Amino acid sequence: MNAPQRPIDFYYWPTPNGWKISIMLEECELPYALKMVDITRGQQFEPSFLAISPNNRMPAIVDPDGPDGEPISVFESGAILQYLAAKTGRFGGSTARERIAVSEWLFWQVGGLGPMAGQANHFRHYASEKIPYAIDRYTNEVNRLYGVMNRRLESHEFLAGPYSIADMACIGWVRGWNRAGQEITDFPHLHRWLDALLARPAVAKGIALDDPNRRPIDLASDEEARKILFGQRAR
Ligand SMILES: N[C@@H](CCC(=O)N[C@@H](CS)C(=O)NCC(=O)O)C(=O)O
Repeated sequence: MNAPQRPIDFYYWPTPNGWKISIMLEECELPYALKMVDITRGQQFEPSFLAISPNNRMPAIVDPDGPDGEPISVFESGAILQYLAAKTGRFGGSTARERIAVSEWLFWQVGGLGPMAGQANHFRHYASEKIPYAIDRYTNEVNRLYGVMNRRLESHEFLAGPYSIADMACIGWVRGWNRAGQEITDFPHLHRWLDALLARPAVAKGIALDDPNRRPIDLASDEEARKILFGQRAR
């Protein structure tokens, strides 16, 4: 009989980057211990967290059963998704071609969709000064990227063919289309994909993951959080 799996420590805050991992953990039904990292109060700078995530960003994981049987920590959402796909043999593609398609769309998300949608949100909702050039630049870029996904999804059910970690990586950034200044009905194939993903129980559960006692904050007006999150420089 196999030994029961020991829970993975999951360092998390409810944002599109955190949801990538909560969705994958739920899809794979992997046991995990939730470790909230309150990035609005600076917990991402605590030395114990920096030891596993030197970029002071969540998500991160510590798996007590790494590839060699020893504990391993992993930071960067794309690396965590690849790690969990390799560990479980799920959602990473089942042929060499599929695995290449998964990594293409996964890297496309971490290098493009995520950062561009993040900047669009920042300049549209959080920048104290409304700068039309920055708002237009990032809103247009998200629009272009949604168009790329829409074209791909016209001929593919999911980004890499079968449902994969690449889709999990993108969902948080498409679900927030309104805040990124987009109209989802302009992208019918993307719209179909979004509805299909949101209908998956693991996706719904992953996105809903939170500490029930967490007090909601409004980043547009919470001065303490703004000081911590915006204008960071080398330490
Ligand atoms: N490239 C990183 C980005 C992660 C990221 O930006 N996380 C944000 C929340 S969405 C964070 O932890 N921010 C803390 C901070 O800005 O200090 C990844 O994909 O894991």
